[in-house]
Amino acid sequence: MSLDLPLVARGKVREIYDAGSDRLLLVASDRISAYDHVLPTPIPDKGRVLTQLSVWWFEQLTPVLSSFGATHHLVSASDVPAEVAGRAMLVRRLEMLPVECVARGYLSGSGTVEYTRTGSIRDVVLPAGLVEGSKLPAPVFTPSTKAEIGEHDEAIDFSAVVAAVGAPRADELRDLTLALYARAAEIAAGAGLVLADTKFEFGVSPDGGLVLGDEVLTPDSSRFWPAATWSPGSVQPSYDKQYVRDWLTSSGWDRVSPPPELPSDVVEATRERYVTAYERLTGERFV
Ligand code: Q0Z
Repeated sequence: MSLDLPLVARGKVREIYDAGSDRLLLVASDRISAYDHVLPTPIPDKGRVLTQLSVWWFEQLTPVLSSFGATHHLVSASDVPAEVAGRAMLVRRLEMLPVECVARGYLSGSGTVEYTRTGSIRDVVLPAGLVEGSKLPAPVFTPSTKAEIGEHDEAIDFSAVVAAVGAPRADELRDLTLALYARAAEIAAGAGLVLADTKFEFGVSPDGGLVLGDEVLTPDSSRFWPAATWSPGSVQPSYDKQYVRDWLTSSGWDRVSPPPELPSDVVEATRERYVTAYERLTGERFV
């Protein structure tokens, strides 16, 4: 793909371009990652579904942002180059804060590891007996630092957030992250999905205002589980990537070598999951 704009940054499955006068273009591809690898087989429409979901979530979350005197970075999802129509967002260029703002409502992944070792998640002491997939007594703010490409984010405690951005801003990030999670989890529940956890990235606008940036509440930045089969005690199937993970596991791939191409039935089932998530959440047909 040859967008005639300067490339600013490239992630595993998306890119950012300089779109002039304090604007960036965030472009989502159809690439999919699993077990820390980008797979050689794209999922048709994934970039458009994730972009349109993110746009929809920005709209849903605007009242929560407004109640904190904050905004989001989306300028337009329609005024974008034709080559990336539907899968790009024109956004305000921000000064990004160096903290990944994660909220967890359920125990999973690195949260389970931390709880099993310490009985706590960060500074929150939790009851005994929780297991992978358990609902937490209350959602917890679990910030991390942004890792270099290829590294994993590193957990930090609240005092490290204070050191990075100052106490008033740290309080604001925690409170807003938890308020956004609570509203999003409520909306997800209405669509038959458990929002186990999610990651937000915030920036500051030239006037000093807090701005929600990046992509929000996509399956790539969040763990969504089907509510119908939620059952704590084992790793929950991922709403979107489970066919891919199951097939890769059964393929005999060693998770180190370049990953194999996906068969078309796995591609089609995965595409269907993304489209269904969009349709269940938004109540609109995906076109
Ligand atoms: C987001 C990222 C991606 C790789 C920088 N509004 C903004 N202003 C300034 N910077 C960013 C944003 Cl969203 C920004 N990222 C994350 C996105 C590819 C990394 F598409 N990095």
